Amino acid sequence: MILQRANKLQGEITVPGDKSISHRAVMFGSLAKGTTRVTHFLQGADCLSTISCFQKMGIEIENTPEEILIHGKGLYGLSAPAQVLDAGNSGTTTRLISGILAAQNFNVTLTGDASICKRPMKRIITPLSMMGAKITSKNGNDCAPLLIEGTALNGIHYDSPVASAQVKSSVLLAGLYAEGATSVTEPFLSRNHTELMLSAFGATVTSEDTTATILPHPDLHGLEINVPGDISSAAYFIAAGLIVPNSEILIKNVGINPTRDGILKVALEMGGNIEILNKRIDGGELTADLLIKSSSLHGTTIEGEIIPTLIDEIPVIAVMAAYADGTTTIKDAAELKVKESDRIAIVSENLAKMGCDITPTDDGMIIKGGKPLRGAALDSYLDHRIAMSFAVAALLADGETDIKDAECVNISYPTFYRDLESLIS
Ligand code: SPQ
Repeated sequence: MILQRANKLQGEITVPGDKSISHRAVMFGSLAKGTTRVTHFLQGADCLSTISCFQKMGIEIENTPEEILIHGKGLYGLSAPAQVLDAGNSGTTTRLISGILAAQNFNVTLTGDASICKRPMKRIITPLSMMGAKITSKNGNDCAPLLIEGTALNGIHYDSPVASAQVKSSVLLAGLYAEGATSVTEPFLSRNHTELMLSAFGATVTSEDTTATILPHPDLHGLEINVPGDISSAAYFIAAGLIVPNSEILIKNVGINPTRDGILKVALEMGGNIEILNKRIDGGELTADLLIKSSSLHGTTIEGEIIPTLIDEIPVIAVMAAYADGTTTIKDAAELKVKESDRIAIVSENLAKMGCDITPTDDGMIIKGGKPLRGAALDSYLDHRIAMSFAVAALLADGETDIKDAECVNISYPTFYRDLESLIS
């Protein structure tokens, strides 16, 4: 995919539904009794992997362009799949579904693509095993493929060493089936869509500071869910609108849950002109329209408890920082190394190829911004967030930028390039 410099971006856009919320709607809808109707569902490859896993376990799911209908069979309604379950490229599918599978009365092999088979699963195997789960990494490397032998579980309190919504959600989902209450404490609060949505489905979930607790054996009932636009997808247009001169973009219907809105705080802190309009609660999630205008940005420091609220946006924040005056330092983000790619190494490699002064560190990066960047031949390493971040970097670079395997945006944003093109004038 070849991308060129843009003179300005202008117009209105609606980004696809939130990936985290779309996954959870399918999973929890499958475990509820009755039909769950989901609108503005993300039709990305990751969420389609989740649908396919539950279909293989006997759940009827109708997927039309307007809505998803999940005909759930209740907490105990899943049946043994005839084949291996394939989570594709999706860490969310792999880790959340493991918590559910650990408690079934059947055995399953769960696998995924080459990237998934390198991502760490010990982080869920450890707490689920404390609950009594029987999970074996088939290659003995604490990664997928996993053999999960369903069994009875007991509730635990787990002090998670990482702020991870996937770890928290995996343990809470196992807790639906456990004997006694299950709780998870994290070092910083990660995204709380599981807690919010499971409560709406009828589970008893409480949250205090960074601890979430769930009680077992609820009657979950079908729901209507309208998925807000994904702030992680909106992030590319936030960054693009701020860095490309003479731009004005209205991004409609974006989820701004406080556990996800770190990019807004950082962009404002960097001097970004962002208006948050029409704030409302939609389906239990805080939602708003975002008006973005070109701004002259300056560097900042990003560290500590804000990191989990913007972890997936760090690649595009690094691009903003490259075009901002002064130094941006990102710390406490070692988690970036275990995403779809090593996002510290790849962001650093690609920005350096474009002429940026960037130093990768063990838990982040230091970017000395403000120098003009040049187009370059870049590798996405099949990571959707790398491809989209560097499509944004290309908009202000001299010359052409060529992104390898650019179609990997299908994971979370199949219409990304078309939507970007529609704003270029
Ligand atoms: O699902 P996957 O592959 O892990 O996707 C990513 C992404 O960039 O889209 C991470 F690579 O998002 C995660 C996110 O980083 C989605 C997620 C969730 O829905 O619970 C939580 C975050 O991961 P974690 O490990 O911090 O909980």
